[in-house]
Amino acid sequence: MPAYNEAEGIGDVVRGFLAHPMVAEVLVADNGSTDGTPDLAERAGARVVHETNRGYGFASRRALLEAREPWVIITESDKTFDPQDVTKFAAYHGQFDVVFGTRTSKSLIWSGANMGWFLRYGNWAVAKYLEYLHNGPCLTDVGCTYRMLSREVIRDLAQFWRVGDSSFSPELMVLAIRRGWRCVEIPVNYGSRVGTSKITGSRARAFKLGCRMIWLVLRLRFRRVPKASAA
Ligand SMILES: Nc1nc2c(ncn2[C@@H]2O[C@H](COP(=O)(O)OP(=O)(O)OP(=O)(O)O)[C@@H](O)[C@H]2O)c(=O)[nH]1
Ligand SMILES: [Mg+2]
Repeated sequence: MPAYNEAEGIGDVVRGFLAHPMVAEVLVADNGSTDGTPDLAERAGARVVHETNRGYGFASRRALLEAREPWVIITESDKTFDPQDVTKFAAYHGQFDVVFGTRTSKSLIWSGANMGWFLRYGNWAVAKYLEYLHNGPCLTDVGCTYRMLSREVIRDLAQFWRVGDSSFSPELMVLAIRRGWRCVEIPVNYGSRVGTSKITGSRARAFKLGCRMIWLVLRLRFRRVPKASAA
């Protein structure tokens, strides 16, 4: 998981994921935190790596590339996601190469979660746009950062990664689809955050990010991304 100044939640998140019987290792890619996040993560049992390029994308890319297990789950360090959902992701292992989470299933949006109508319909609309432009599977969320990928897929997609900011989330979706990997989306629980929001906490910031994502998804439509031979 990427982490930037998440001291409030990181310890619980690391312990929560390590307690899941299917999790072998928790890796935290610290992104220059100044609040003691890496020490807290290490004390909770995580392996910590330091990414100096600031941005959700750079931190996530580093986390994915450093993972050593054959199946890798990427998540957030702010307590919004439920470690128990690892079981749901794992159920698709073998049938799909990439499993995206979606936070837009109403009954799994818990009280206090930052998923009001604006973010919910916004994510849904951009996801549909991505789905149709890139001929993807049914998609309902472009900003859900709880996902499972095989290490083979990570190695394959890494050669195409260009984005270092928060638009990395849809970039990864488009690349996985266009390389021909078997992708599916499943509903995940989404709860309230602890600590300070870095991205979608304000509606104006969320709107700007949405516009950047729309532009990126369109640009990627014109980029040559051949199917992977192993896919
Ligand atoms: N924005 C941002 N997030 C980073 C960075 N490096 C690591 N992260 C982590 O990436 C995750 C996403 O950031 P969040 O602030 O949770 O953004 P969000 O999930 O869109 O919004 P909320 O959870 O609703 O606040 C968090 O776990 C951050 O700690 C960075 O440079 N920028
Ligand atoms: Mg978050």
